[in-house]
Amino acid sequence: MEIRNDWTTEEISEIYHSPVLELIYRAATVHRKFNDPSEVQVCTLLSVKTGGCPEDCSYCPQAARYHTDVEVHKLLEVDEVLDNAKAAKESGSTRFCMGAAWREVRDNSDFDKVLEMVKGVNRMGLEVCCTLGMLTEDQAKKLKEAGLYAYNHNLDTSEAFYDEIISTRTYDDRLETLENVRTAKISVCSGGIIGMGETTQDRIGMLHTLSTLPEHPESVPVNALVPVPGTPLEDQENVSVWEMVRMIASARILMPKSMVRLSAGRIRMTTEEQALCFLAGANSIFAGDKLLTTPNPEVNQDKAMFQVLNLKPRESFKNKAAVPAM
Ligand code: SAM
Ligand code: DTB
Ligand code: SF4
Repeated sequence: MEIRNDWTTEEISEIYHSPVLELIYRAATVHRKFNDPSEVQVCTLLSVKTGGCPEDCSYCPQAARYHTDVEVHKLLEVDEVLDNAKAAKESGSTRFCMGAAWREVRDNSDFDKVLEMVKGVNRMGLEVCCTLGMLTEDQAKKLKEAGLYAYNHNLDTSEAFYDEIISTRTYDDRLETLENVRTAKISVCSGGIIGMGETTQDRIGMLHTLSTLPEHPESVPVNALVPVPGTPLEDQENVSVWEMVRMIASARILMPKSMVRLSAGRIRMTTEEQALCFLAGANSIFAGDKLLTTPNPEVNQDKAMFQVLNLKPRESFKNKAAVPAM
């Protein structure tokens, strides 16, 4: 079994549409070959700048143009963020991801503050991740120098469906940021959302783009849409767990070494349903009762799930990427 970057859409379609139990079995086999299936990484998210975003992502409660219950909040202070990171570490997280409702990073005092946050979180021995919108190569370099370990920037869906979901930026903009992150030698985190009204062909298209990048993203989040009142996608029907399982299993088979993250949508899933996702190759979750702005299962509930399923939290910095200087 080798790592491939030349998957064809036909091959991916065949994998995605195979009988679901066969698909899970194959993904579980790949997972065991490349990873320790008893380990699941626990990550914590913090929204460091909330709401008021100029973009029009149809799924997002933080876009200024939609009327949601999200309260706008300017960038948090460095100390407050570091207190949160400390608490996340104490509760067992090994990765701390800071999200900002920005279209792109600007070279201003807010960016300087984020660089301080990155330095502080890195010093605690956590994998530091940020998701701040578009980045230039120079900004990516500055983040790397501050100790950033990973950058999250999702493709969200296929290139073909992208325009239906977002009009204020292009798929190519997204790919360019991913390239800038890669060039700066920061670990890449990129995945998408299902349940936005896309076809299975769109899901396959997104998996194709991700799995044929020159290097696979080290981390691939699979989100189920959390429909938020006030957003254009508020009335979307929930996806079935089998669709999450298909997506996770396909990602696992295509990108054997990547961390596949069972991200948004866990709040609606039972332990049994999440167990299927872990069997299919998911090996990371976001813990804490809030994602960025929407609810997530309670920490104690997750701890109980880990016990029942005999899962253990994965240590930080296990991937080959260099550990940043502290
Ligand atoms: N503003 C930056 C950006 O868009 O890249 C970073 C923050 S943004 C909230 C990070 C990701 O959260 C989005 O790319 C999207 O995949 C996910 N997301 C946002 N709203 C969501 C929702 N309602 N359901 C599921 N995922 C969502
Ligand atoms: C990702 O793919 N999922 C996380 C993280 N990356 C930043 C965010 C999910 C956000 C869900 C909506 C919210 O809580 O605002
Ligand atoms: Fe803004 Fe990011 Fe939300 Fe899009 S997903 S509206 S860019 S915060």
